[in-house]
Amino acid sequence: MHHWLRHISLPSYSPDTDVKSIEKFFVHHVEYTLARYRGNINQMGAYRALAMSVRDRLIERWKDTQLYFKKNGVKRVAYLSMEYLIGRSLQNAIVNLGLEENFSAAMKNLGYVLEDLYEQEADAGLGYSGLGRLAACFMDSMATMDYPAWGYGLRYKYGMFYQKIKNGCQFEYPDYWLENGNPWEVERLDIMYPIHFYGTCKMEMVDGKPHMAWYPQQKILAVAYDTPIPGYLTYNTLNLRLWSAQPSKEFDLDQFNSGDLYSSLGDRSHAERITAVLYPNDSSFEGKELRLKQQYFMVSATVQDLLRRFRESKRQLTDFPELVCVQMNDSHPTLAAIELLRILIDVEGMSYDESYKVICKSFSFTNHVVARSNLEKWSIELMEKVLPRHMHLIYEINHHFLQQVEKKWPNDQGKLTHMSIIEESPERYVRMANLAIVICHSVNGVTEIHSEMMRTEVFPDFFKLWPERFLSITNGVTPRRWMLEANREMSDLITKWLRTPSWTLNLDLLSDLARQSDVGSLQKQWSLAKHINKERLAGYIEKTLGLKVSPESLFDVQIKRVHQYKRQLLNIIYVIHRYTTIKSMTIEERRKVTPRVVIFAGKAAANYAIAKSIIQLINNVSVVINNDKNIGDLLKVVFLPNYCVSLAEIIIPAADLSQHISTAGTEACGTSAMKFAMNGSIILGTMDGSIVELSKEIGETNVFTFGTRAYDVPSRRSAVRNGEWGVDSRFEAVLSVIERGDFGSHDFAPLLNSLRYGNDYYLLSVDFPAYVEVQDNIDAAYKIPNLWNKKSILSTAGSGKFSSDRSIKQYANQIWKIKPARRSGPISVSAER
Ligand code: CR6
Repeated sequence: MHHWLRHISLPSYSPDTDVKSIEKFFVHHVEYTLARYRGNINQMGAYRALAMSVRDRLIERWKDTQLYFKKNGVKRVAYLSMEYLIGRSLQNAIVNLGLEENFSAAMKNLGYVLEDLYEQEADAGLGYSGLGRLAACFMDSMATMDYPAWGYGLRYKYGMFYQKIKNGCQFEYPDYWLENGNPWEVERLDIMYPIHFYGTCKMEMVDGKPHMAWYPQQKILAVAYDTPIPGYLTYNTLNLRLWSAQPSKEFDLDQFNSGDLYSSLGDRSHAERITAVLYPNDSSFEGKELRLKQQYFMVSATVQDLLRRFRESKRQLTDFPELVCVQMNDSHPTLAAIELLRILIDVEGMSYDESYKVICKSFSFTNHVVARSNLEKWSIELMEKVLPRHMHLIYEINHHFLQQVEKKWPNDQGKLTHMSIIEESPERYVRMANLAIVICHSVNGVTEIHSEMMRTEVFPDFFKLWPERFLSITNGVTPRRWMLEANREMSDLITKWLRTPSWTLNLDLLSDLARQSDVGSLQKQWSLAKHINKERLAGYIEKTLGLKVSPESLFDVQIKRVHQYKRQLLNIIYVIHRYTTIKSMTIEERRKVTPRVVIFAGKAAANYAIAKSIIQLINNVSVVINNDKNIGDLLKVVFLPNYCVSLAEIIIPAADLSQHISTAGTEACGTSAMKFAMNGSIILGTMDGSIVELSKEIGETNVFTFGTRAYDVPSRRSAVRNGEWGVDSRFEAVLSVIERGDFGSHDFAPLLNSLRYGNDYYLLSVDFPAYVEVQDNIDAAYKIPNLWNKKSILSTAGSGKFSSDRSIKQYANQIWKIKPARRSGPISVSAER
């Protein structure tokens, strides 16, 4: 840097965050960034000008934080994830800065309503499900707790598809979330790495030693886009670095020299395709070359970036694990370790053994899969074609690994076949999770029950070989977004009754609400807050679907990806049963019915036919029931289209009851239950994933659980398969009314067949009677307001454990071995906390 630059002060620069300064920043961006006159700015323009003003505040903090980490030479974690389901950022940034009041006042002075501007923002939906949302919650917690961390991922141009429902059917549309620009990102044209694909490998002699050389055929550039991640009431601001693909000039020039300008332009857009679109992680993208290229693109750019920063320390590469640890969110980024191994051996000339030690010490792996059949694998044929050198290295790792297995269990062919990184038959695959376990020093599950299943069912042999590698860290969610921002009504109440706002940073404090859960005035205020949230949701339902629902009814919610194992089908079958039961009642009997609004939302993977017909059935049922004058407000069914983070923020605070009813032993965690509990929704669930721990914390008598326990699932499954399980007549009756066409002429036969003839793998028919019974108990409990309110308060009181701050602290202490590094800020910032 030219030293005189240090002395130049910026004309518009002011770190002040008082109302007057905020107004000035805003007007500055209207005039200079948007190039508009002040009087000529619409809501979207105002949102953008506001977002830029907030971004400026973040950038100061972000640069200072990075410099602070660098100066102090702290060990950092790199969090690698193919998905970040961020949602909106404006409110989050303002709240984390502790400036919502000032921003609100400034906007009001200028004639805007801050909340309306929040609504202008498009969701960043760069993820499909819980795994992606988890990564976003973890970024918030890492920033809030001052951990030195970076997030790495991909900047998809199209996020999770936009879902529309027409005649009950799901249609997918591209989600071009960048349409109005993305004020949060900073394009870093100075941070760019070449990524290579394809080609051949040759054994060559270098200094008299054999050396494998890779001659790749394609080169694409990875450009960094950085998004500042503000911590809550701390000056620390982290970086989320997302890579975007760009064609390489060199490569174009070669093509151009061959005389074909237009095919060279074709290749340009081909290169950009790598980061064009997000693949849903649970549909089968097996064999999709583009997805493999995406994964490698992300990890290769990241590893090069980590090495570049490490080199600044001037330390030896064998010290890499002392300054860097890499956490892989599922097995998708596993090639990062192979890429580092390749660079250390092929480029840096380190020995295999030394290089291998480096990667084992730095890398750790979180598994999010339960069923073995869902573990990620890649065809060897494809790997050899796209990444030939990496495939060699995987063979070499496997060779050394199988020698260890052989030593532990001599002559045990079964063990070798099971544990091998390579699956040999029927076709040849690389088993990514096996690879990840072999090369990482730690592997963790995401709830206690999931981790236990990993040890006993998914990877039992690996557990016997390396018991010390297996850990359990229960997922968590950030209370800032999911309580403070999404549910202002309740958050204010909690602060009032706990007499401190610091529960947002120490969620265990919520437990003190339990002591007060019987207090009449708290209960009254609590249910009033819930009511306000229900009115807001009712307004949204009316606006989107033109349907009126009564906030007096019990709001019963199931929102998540639509999947057979999550059993939305069980829910809708019960709804039909409830409907036919009400219809057969006398007027007198109907008076005793608890009116319910059953609310669904969720997307199905585009190629998952059965899940799509579940959506169809829910919608068809809603048309029949909602138009039945005879039923009125006793029962309404709502399917809200295009489930996404910002929709969840409206629905969750308004839920009286939320359903988490996966077949026991199929859901690794299910983080939404934590958000619901925090927001005082009562849990209706099976003893699976997060519900096991939630019910322990909240108290078994305060949640409604039912159904087959995980340990009984195998025997009941075989009973069903062999036709030995007697099916409940009410269940069968529902299937026949669907079959009869009461809910439309759509062909539901495949759906019905998935429940009959011994096919009911997810045990809907088995759990149905218990489900009906627990629903009756829920109706009865809802009729006694102080009982219900108490359960609701206790749900919140018991959810302290499920803050992602707690999860991250465990990762930091048990796996990463890193400490907080807090950059102190101006006094106003530190004092707020
Ligand atoms: N689909 C699990 O299925 C868990 C999240 C986050 C999932 C879900 O139970 O809550 O991860 N798994 O741990 C994968 O994405 C592979 C998910 O979101």
